[in-house]
Amino acid sequence: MSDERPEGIEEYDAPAGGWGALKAVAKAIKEQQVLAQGPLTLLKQNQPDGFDCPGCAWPDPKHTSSFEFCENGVKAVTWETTAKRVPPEFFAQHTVSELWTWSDYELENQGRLTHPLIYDAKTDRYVPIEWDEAFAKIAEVLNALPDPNMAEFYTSGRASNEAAFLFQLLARAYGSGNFPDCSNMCHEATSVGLPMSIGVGKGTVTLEDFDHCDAIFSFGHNPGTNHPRMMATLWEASRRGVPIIVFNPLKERALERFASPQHAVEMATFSSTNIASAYYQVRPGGDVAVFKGMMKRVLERDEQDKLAGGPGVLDLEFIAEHTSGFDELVEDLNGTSWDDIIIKSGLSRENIESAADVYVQAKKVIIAYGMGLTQHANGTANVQQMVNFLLLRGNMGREGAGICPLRGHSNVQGNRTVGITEIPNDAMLDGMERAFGFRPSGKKGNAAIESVEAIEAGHSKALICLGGNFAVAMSDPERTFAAMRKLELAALMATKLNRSHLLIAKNTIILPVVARTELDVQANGPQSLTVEDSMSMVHASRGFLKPASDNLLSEPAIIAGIGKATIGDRYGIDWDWLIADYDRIRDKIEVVFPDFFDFNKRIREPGGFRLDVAASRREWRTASKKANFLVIKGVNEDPRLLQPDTLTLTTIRSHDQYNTTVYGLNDRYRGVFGRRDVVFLNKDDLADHGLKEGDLVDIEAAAAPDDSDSLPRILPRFTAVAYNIPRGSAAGYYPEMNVLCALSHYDKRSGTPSYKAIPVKIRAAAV
Ligand SMILES: Nc1nc2c(c(=O)[nH]1)N[C@H]1C(S)=C(S)[C@@H](COP(=O)(O)OP(=O)(O)OC[C@H]3O[C@@H](n4cnc5c(=O)[nH]c(N)nc54)[C@H](O)[C@@H]3O)O[C@H]1N2
Ligand SMILES: Nc1nc2c(c(=O)[nH]1)N[C@H]1C(S)=C(S)[C@@H](COP(=O)(O)OP(=O)(O)OC[C@H]3O[C@@H](n4cnc5c(=O)[nH]c(N)nc54)[C@H](O)[C@@H]3O)O[C@H]1N2
Ligand SMILES: [Mo]
Repeated sequence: MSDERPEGIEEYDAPAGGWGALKAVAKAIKEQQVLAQGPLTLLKQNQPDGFDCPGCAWPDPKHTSSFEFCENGVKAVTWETTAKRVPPEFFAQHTVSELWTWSDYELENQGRLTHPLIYDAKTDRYVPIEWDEAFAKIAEVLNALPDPNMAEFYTSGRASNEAAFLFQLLARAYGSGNFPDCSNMCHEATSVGLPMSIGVGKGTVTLEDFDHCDAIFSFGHNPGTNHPRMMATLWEASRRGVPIIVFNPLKERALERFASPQHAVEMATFSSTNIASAYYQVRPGGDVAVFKGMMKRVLERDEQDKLAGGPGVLDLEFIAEHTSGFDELVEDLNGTSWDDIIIKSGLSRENIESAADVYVQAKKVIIAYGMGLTQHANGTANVQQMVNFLLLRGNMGREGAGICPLRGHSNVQGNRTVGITEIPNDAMLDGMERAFGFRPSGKKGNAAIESVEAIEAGHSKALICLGGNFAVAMSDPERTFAAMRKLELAALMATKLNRSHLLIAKNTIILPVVARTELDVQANGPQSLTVEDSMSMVHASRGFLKPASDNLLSEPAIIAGIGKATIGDRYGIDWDWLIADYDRIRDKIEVVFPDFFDFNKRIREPGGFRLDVAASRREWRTASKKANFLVIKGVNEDPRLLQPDTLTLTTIRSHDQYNTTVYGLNDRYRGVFGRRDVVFLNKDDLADHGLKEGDLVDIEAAAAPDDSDSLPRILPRFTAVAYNIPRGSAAGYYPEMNVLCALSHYDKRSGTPSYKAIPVKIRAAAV
């Protein structure tokens, strides 16, 4: 590495959290000009009578705690409560073609949308439209489609249970079963993989389980940035002496050491707490190999223990009573070679064995994981191998043990629970019939990738979005953007302007919404919403700020407006009545989904309630009625990744972003300031390519053997940064890197795009 680092790149030695976090908070508040309302707003975050933090889905201790500090929660809230506005005058000044040249950061940083807008082709501008006219236009296009399955209904996981439930009612009553949603790009591998393994697509642990566990394994997540309130849990566990074993290609600072802003002594003395007891830099995509290696070691330890006269280290009673498929697993592990495991994982046998030894020593183990495991062509296999590993010692369905998928958006889990699914089951269809007197179609609809393909092929013509930035979040903007421009209707509910709004369809309408921090008043008075966190806790959320503009409607009100205009009172649905009081929506949710019994009563209790997770009680709702050991052959995800000149690129979030929302251009813990146009590379890989840090490189996606997509996919002129990352891998920011991920590169079982293992080649940039 040269002494001179590229502009904006430096070492960051401080622990995560601490004073750096407090400074960043002050900056966020100042930049969004929220000082007047700000401090008050922040104090209501995750309070019993306040709103649910839109930042992440990590639970809050009973939602009754005093103000819990979280830098990125503050950023999420200040971004929403900003004093900046994008009124119609803004659009009078800027054409859509001009806005297209702005960065994602610039687009959203203009502030909150204030009026419903429709695109005017003559002037290439957005112009204001009345709500009723907007609803009428949407209804006109939808009702003119020859088949309701030509409409796609996208949900981003920030929507409340009430909005999401109404949205699926709208789609199903209209006749469409297409529900692309952000979860398809996120934890779908969990939602598909876990039910096959343990009969439920959700995590099995509660927050209290972390108080009882005696080892934590962390795979592929970056809580210091993305689930900051989890840091309090890890911090406490570490101080209790619980080993925390991390597998992550990048040395994420918060997983190394963290200074708790709540801890006066740590703050005053500039000290910190070590989080990981062992940190293994697995190669992206190497996790199946790691799990298989660790399981081989557990079997070996079992034999050793028995030879020494001990009882062995497997939980044989649990395996016999509760599981199926153990013999097949053993056979597969015996057939998997250490050589393959070592090559694919990039780790030594000793490393993997010592991690497994910690596992064997611990009586109660939790595995927490995020996108590093799910966003792979073998994402479902990753999830299922993880379950196999836990089942070997009965670490499922008992206190202090289990699986903890870290959900993404603050209510993405709830959205799925209340019916956002393209694969409705009979129980749900029966429920809809009970609640609304009609039986929706049970035909499988489109998930995210399928919906882009359908739009591209001209089979789907309308896209209604409940939040999000679908086109930018999706892989392969070249294909995805082109598809969106072929739509007849794009109707987009949003708080802020983003690039998806600039992909102009024949009719393009922006519907600005009341946000979660704001007061939502309907005919019967102020309303509360509900959300479900990563641990299946459902609780109420109530905003209290004055909405960003008088012309906003709540999401349920907009959905009802579209419903009324499109479907009218078909099936006797009284849309106005439903939204006059959200208790009525909740009563309907309860009729469709009996797990929500006494919904309106239980939601008024402090902290809300937990939805039943059968696997937490060792009840396995699988076909075999057992927890299943599931086998996949081998350890290689993609043969392209083993080619000598090919690097495995993983895409990650910076510390200053929320998905496609870029709050700022710093990524403090990784030592990046004021820019995002970088690619992290191992210094030896750089040298092998005849490159050095600071060089401009072109990144090109490697051709796929079975890939019919058009090529090339090139991201030009990114700055190479020498980084502590395994040989043969690379990392860069999402969504800039999405142009490298082919639409056809995804997990064939769950449909999750392979954002975390994209085969690429790098070379000096063409001049
Ligand atoms: N502030 C903030 N909070 C957020 C979000 C945000 O963007 N900003 N997004 C929300 C959403 S929707 C989600 S889904 C979550 C995302 O939360 P995370 O899952 O933490 O998000 P990523 O940045 O994708 O981080 C993935 C981590 O996996 C590691 N990794 C990459 N590839 C691999 C691999 O192959 N194996 C392993 N073991 N590790 C790997 C990366 O180095 C990184 O540390 O956070 C939610 N919360
Ligand atoms: N390469 C790569 N791609 C990825 C990922 C990755 O790790 N790597 N991660 C994937 C994941 S995990 C996810 S979840 C998706 C995210 O996909 P999305 O959920 O579609 O994207 P977001 O960036 O969260 O959406 C941001 C927009 O939501 C709108 N918004 C914000 N708050 C509200 C609200 O309260 N109501 C409404 N109606 N709108 C609101 C704003 O207009 C904002 O511009 O991206 C996926 N894409
Ligand atoms: Mo996500």
